[in-house]
Amino acid sequence: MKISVGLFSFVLVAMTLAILGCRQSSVPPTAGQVATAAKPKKSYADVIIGFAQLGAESEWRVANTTSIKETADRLGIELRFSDAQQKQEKQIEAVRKFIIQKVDVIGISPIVETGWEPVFQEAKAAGIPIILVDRRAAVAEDLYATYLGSDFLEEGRNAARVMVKLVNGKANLVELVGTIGSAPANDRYKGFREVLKDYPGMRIIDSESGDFTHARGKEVMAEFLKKYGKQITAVYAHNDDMAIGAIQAIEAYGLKPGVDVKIVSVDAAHGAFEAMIAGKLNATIECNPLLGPQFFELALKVINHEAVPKWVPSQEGIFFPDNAEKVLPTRKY
Ligand code: GYE
Repeated sequence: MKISVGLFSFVLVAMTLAILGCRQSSVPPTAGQVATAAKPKKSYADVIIGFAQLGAESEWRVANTTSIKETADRLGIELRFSDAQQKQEKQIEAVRKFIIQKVDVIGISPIVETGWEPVFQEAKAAGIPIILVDRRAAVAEDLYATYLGSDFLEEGRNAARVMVKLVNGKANLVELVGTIGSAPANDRYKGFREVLKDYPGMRIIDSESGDFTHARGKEVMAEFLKKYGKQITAVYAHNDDMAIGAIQAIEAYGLKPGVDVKIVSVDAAHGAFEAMIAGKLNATIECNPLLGPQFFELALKVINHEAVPKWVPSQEGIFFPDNAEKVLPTRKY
């Protein structure tokens, strides 16, 4: 009796388990079950991110680097940072090092647009996504995950629109171009001309690179003044640092910057606000360097295979001397 009851219960339990087993394998899993089965999402604490910065050539760049480093610290991200001192070979070397170190994502501000194909291919082959930050690279779209940065063409157009108004459509302009071959220099050059072509009174009498630095901006402006003297009535500088260098050269030449020579530049960094308050700069077109928070947010999405747009543009404005004093304390760079 005892034995047969035991046997009966054993058979019953076995049958129940078999039915349950059958059921489980034939019923599709619920959403909850799928989520627990899928790989857990990574968080900031789990990732290593490499950032190949191009240099420290301007106030803009220094603010950009600070934003990246401070955001990494705040989020608890392990950041590997490298500064290429404005040399493409060094930037390429940095990317290769990050590949060897097997970082999860590589962020890079490419110094110039061309020459990136081979090293980006190497990153792709290693399964490491590239995020372009601030500057674009001329490569196929499958070689980078996303581009986070400004609309440099529109900045060039805005600089021209502002300049036309300042000089009532009539000027002999000189242009201080950024780093030759860089995305911002290429587009700020193009955008400016797109608008100026409708104003025959706006003549660009010379255009040369000041490499986005204060020192070169000053030197090139001094050369322009030596060549053209008082013929120059306006300066378009691709960044504030070069404009501030030009202001010094104009003063040394004995002219009044902002008055005898109208000046428009790009970035809207602190130095530009100070120059506007002093009446020496007529306008600055904003270009936002505080890209750290958006960069790391995008990086984590890319690591977790979430969809991201191919271009994330920054929101930007234009600033003039009339409210520069009021605005300056609110500026973060
Ligand atoms: O305008 C300039 C810097 O790439 C947008 O680089 C950036 C530019 C910025 O040196 O000041």
